Amino acid sequence: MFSKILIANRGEIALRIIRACKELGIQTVVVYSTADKDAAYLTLADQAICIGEAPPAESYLNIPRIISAAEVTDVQAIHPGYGFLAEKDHFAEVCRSCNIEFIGPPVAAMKAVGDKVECKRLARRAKVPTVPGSEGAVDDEKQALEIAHKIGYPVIIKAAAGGGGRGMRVAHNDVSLRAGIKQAQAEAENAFKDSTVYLEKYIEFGRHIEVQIIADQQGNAVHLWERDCSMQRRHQKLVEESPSPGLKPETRQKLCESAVRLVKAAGYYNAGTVEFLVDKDQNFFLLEVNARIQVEHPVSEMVTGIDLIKEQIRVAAGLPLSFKQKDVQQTGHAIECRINAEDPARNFAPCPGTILEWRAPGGLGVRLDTHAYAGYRIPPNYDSMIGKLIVHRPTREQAIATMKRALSEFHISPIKTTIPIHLQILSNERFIAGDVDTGFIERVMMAK
Ligand code: MV4
Repeated sequence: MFSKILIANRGEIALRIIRACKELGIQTVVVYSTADKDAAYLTLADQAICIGEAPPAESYLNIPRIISAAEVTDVQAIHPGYGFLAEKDHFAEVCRSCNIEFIGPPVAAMKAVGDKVECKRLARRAKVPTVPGSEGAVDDEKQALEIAHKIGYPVIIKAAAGGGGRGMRVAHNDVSLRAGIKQAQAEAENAFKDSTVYLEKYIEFGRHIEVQIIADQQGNAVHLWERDCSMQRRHQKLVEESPSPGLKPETRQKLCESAVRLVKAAGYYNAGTVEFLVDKDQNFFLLEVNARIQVEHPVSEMVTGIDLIKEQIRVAAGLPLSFKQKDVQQTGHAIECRINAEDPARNFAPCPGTILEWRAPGGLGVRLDTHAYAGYRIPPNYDSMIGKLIVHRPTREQAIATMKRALSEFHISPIKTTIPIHLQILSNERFIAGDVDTGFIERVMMAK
């Protein structure tokens, strides 16, 4: 096992990783930017090293500075958290070439799943259902029109190097497809330095269901069941839950087994998420693979009792997973609400500044993952998430009641947060009925 790890991230996930390391008896080095210099979580690490100014390129995305910090502190591994460098295969390659283990997947697997066209190819080989569309890249208009006529409108144009909803556009007819292909290619070239795009049938009113997986270097790959992440706004998730309401047991089983087949086919190890779109008839289709630990991982931890960060560290050190698939039970119901420093009344504009009052909820079944507190200053330079409120109760109904109670206890001032919108979502009759899809927030909540 490692004796010292560097954490190349900030905020709640940096704190989450520090906590896991403490329980494993591993020393921690946390890096920080000048914008984070006063954050209290830094004092919980064994060492904290300033790596630069507030802009991410100067600090949390600056590979030479992070590697230097790792070398001077003599760590054996780097945990990238999520965002920043977590899915940059180049960073993983640099770490390992410096003889520092990257706590994440092998580079080849990151590359394979990071290219959506290649990932779909892998999926077809592993008999994982994919959305009908172009089998590979679409190069020109003529080819795009042929495919669209075969699969039927509406179609969605996606960038091979995209992900998380970036670089997508929907076309409803030949005219918008012709224009869309050109624009999508230009946008993809600009954003990702790769103009490759592909086509899929556009599936309306799907649920976004993702499967948590983890694999070790001995070839054991397991799933930790699914999370329903349909409650999103502009590709920003607001609420995540497990189990997904309205997934039939046989669909759930097939979905989770498909995810495991895919990661095995990719030669993947460490933690990852396989995203699917599930239509109203319970057909499911692979969307993409996220080669990192995700924000919403606690939902899976609560229903399975497995500490995903500890398992990530174990498998990165070359140890086998500490459990087998048959040991992974999905018990009770977990819900997570992301608490963002945003003003719902001002179109979710970020709300940086100092938190003066902070009264956090607690009680049976309540978990709060946050680095914030009264007196904490939210820097304007990073994303607006200041914490995650997670509940775990025997049933979905009880989980909703506990979440509403916990949210109503949560007092943060004068910073505006997403707490009011969460209370509104949890009181919505369609949410309560489990009748959710990826258009829910925009259609149902924003209309009000
Ligand atoms: C789709 C889709 C409909 N049909 N693909 C958005 C994120 C990226 N992972 C893929 N996404 C979508 N792909 C087909 N063929 C709809 C979405 C989508 C979506 C997916 C999950 C959660 C929220 C979403 C919001 C808008 C669109």
